[in-house]
Amino acid sequence: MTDNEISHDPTPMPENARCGFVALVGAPNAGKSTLLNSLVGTKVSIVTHKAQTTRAQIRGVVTEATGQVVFIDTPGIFAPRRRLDRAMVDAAWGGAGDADLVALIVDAERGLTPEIETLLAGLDKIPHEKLLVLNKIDLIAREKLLALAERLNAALRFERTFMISALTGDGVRDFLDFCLVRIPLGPWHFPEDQLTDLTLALTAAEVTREKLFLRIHDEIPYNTTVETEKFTINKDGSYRIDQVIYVTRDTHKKIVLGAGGQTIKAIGADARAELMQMYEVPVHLFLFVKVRENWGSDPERYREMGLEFPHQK
Ligand SMILES: Nc1nc2c(ncn2[C@@H]2O[C@H](COP(=O)(O)OP(=O)(O)OP(=O)(O)O)[C@@H](O)[C@H]2O)c(=O)[nH]1
Ligand SMILES: [Mg+2]
Repeated sequence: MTDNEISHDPTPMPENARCGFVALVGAPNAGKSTLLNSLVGTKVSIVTHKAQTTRAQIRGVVTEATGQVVFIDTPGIFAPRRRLDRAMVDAAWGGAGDADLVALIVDAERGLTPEIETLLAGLDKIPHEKLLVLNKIDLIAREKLLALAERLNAALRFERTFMISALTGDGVRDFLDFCLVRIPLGPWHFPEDQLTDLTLALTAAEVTREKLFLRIHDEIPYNTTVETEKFTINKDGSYRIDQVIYVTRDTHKKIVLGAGGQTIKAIGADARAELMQMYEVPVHLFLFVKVRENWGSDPERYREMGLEFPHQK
């Protein structure tokens, strides 16, 4: 373990415990999920170099001697075009609305973009205490960072500014410590050893979606969804996981399968390896690709992802 890695020794709830929700919001690709994983100390939320990876709220729990912080990772906020986009953006603002504190995560290398300006205007409308987290400081010079912090603080009132690298862990501890003292008094929401509220089935679907995002390019990943249809714990302790990858067109199906099925095989092998490492049991993973042209307007698909179905397209 390096100096920057966070480890947690769960302890039972003390008297005067604190417990609260901190939403991580920001533009797509800002590093929100990387930060969530760094805070929790293990992978809870999927991460890729592509924008719009996270689709629903993902909660990660940090329990320390004095308090429990439930961090809410959210989809990146952008101008929605499709129904799925709208559901994702609604989930992000919903996460902010439900939280005790809202942290705006900004990719410091990209700086104050029009997307961030829209976000600032949205945040101005909610009454929550806000924190500014400048991320990816491993990529930029200090002077640029200070100038960006100044501009953002002039645009909106932030309680505190943090400068971090979610990737290296630099500054993450300070951010966590601040959250631990700022959340309200109250009993813990989760048992002290629980790290997320995601089910095994949803986690497994997310892992496969991550591998798909890493291997399939252009618009195809944005037109796919992954669902766990069956999750069986076998007598010998191994897991059998049956999943469906929904695509919208036959041409997409061909690409996801690849010549002789080699792409789907590789996605499956990547996902299986990670699931085995996560669960520490043998995993038998079966992937099926189905063409469903209109899955993007099927409420059931949204429910499976943990999203509300927006009636407006
Ligand atoms: N260099 C550097 N890269 C980072 C840092 N944090 C995240 N990244 C990278 O930025 C990319 C996006 O990270 P994510 O954590 O998926 O970003 P996100 O904000 O959750 O993105 P969406 O879910 O799409 O909204 C990945 O390639 C990360 O490895 C950081 O501190 N430094
Ligand atoms: Mg994410």
